[in-house]
Amino acid sequence: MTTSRRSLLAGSLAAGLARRLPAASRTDWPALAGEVRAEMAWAWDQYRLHAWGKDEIRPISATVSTFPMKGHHLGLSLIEALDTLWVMGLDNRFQAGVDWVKATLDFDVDGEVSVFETSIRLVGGLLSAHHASGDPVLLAKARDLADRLLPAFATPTGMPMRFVNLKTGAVRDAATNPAEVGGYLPEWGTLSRLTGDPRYHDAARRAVVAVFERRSKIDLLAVRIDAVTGRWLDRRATVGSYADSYYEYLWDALQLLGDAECRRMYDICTAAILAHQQVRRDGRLWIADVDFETGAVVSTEQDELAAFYGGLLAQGGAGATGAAVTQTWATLQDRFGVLPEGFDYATGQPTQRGNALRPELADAAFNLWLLDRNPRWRAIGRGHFLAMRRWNKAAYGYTDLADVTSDPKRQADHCPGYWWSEQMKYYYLLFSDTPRFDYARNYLTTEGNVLLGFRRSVGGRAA
Ligand code: IFL
Repeated sequence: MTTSRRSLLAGSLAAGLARRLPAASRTDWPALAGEVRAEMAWAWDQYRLHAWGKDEIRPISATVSTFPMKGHHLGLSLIEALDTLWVMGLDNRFQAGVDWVKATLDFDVDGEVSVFETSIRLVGGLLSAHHASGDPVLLAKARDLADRLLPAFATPTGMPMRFVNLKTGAVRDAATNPAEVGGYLPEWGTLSRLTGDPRYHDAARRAVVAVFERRSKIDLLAVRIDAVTGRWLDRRATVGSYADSYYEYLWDALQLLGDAECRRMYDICTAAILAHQQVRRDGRLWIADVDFETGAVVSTEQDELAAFYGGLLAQGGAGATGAAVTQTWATLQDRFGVLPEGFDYATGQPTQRGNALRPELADAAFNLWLLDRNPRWRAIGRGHFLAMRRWNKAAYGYTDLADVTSDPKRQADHCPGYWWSEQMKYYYLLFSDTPRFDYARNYLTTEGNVLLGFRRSVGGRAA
């Protein structure tokens, strides 16, 4: 393994931060939760001042960007933030966001969106805000949006096309992937349950099965597939980008909807991944990318998005393996402070030096902690939060990083919508023991939206 002077420096800085932290047992967790809450309130107030109702804030320049529709804002960050504000007891801010949705948000726009991103972020965000407040308008908005996404599922295979026009229903791009095909069931199953209309659940489920039925003889899925012909367009099997949420939602369909057949599909896929994709190197456990028909390793590069996978493995019953995978990613956090987007375990070097303000390791730590309450998961979440506050905080909010290996880490100028929904919520839930959340029975989507587990009858602080 070669280690550059630069990465040694980044490593020693991160290790320095870790050394200064007290042991998990001596950490004042409620106080730390208060610090997370204060950062959320501050960032929201910046958003309100500089980007109100816009999709994303650029927190260095105080400008804005659109996503998921080019050139038209749909209030993405505001919607993604709602249930995080609520669970933190930031009730006045939550209500201001809900009021904006009710007064201003309109999906009748002649523009194209990614079906998957719009569903996990906006449909999911509105459903979780509805779960938090009971407000029927939020449910109606979620349903209106899902109705506009539904035309994408009218393909011969049942796998959705990737893009749809919200006004005309015109669809585009059949070259899709397991995550964007099978990433709907929790949100759309919830929508069917709440509205009594089975179309959402049924379309989402048909798509999940369509991918599963095309698995290879060794039960692996590749990363690209054609939604019209059903033919694979690639051979690489991964648990990272473009596949991650597929596996997550097979398990989640059992957890949230009691779907035993999805559990069977989860078990078959997971057994194949564990049989063919585990690689041990220098005492670490990685889930490698392999050829989906032979199981041969095709790359030693790891995608940061795969850092969520240890939490899922543990949820599905493979606790020790899930813990080992998460510990592996935590060693990279110890070394770099903030994970690089890409890392090669064979060379020991980052392959992509940026970090898009990612939540995956905090997500895994939270899921593991829910299962066994081991303080080491809280400690990983604490390291994630403190490094983020140190390196990603800018004048008007939290930003992604262009280079995690430089000193100081070089900031970019973009706060993705998921930041509001994911890590801020994971940290807070991990540290706070809030009575607003049922730690024994809950469900969070791939985007961190809480669809089960809020306790509305329990009071909280308004701010
Ligand atoms: O949108 C987020 C979500 O967690 C997901 N994939 C990547 C994003 C965060 O990195 O499913």
